[in-house]
Amino acid sequence: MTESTRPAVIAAELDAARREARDIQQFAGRVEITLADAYAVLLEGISLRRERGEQVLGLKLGFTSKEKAAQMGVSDVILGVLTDGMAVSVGGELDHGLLIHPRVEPEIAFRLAGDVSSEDLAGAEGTVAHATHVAAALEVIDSRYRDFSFSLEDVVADNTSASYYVIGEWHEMTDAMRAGDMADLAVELRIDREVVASGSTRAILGDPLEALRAAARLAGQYGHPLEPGHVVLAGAATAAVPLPAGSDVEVHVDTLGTAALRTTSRPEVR
Ligand code: OOG
Ligand code: MG
Repeated sequence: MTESTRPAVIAAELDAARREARDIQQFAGRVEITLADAYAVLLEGISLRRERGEQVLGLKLGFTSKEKAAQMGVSDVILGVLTDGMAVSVGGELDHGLLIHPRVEPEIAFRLAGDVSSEDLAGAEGTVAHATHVAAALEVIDSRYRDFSFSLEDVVADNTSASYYVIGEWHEMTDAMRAGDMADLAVELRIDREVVASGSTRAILGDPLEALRAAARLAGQYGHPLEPGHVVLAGAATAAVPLPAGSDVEVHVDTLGTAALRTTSRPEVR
């Protein structure tokens, strides 16, 4: 790759855009990057966040639902990285001014056992066997690209639009859940108490457990392995919905309960 396509250079441009809450031009058409290059950019971006003291807490999947993939015009499942700097506490407030053009998605989160070795988590079945908890979750995505439009390589380089997330109350995984009991739970996304999207966990690769398997597979492939104690966001169950300032957002998943956050209102113009 030439100088301008070095992963570190692209990662720095995306990182600055995120920190300054401004959009940038897509890389597709500007520089040539492969999907493998894009994952290298993603990991460079995470290194920048770690240098500032952030800790990696887990991984997220993107485009595990057909509706989401169709909304964005892409088809492959992709993997992003979650840090503690992205975590919002339950019912917590998110500063809307930090965001460019945020959208919110209803999701399912898994948590992996903390008291196992990395080898125990190897492979898709190791990961599923050691997923101990599950919860309803919200993901706030915020593409750093103009008009929220991108190629698959662009969006991977941009850490799959990861921005913030909130996870509701953890529930212990049961054998029944591992046998398919999680495959058709009703999901509702509400903004200011109004239902803005609804669907089923079936939209997530047929069963959110399949997202865990996909995370294990992609993590092995792209050099960011799952670790004990990690969380995994399984991907949106519906299309994403614009996230307004000054709003109350809540996801409700049948039997798993809720997760919620608030956004700050737009500052008054004086
Ligand atoms: C990419 C992220 C997709 C999901 O849950 O499918 C994603 C995007 O749509 O900007 O997080
Ligand atoms: Mg998502």
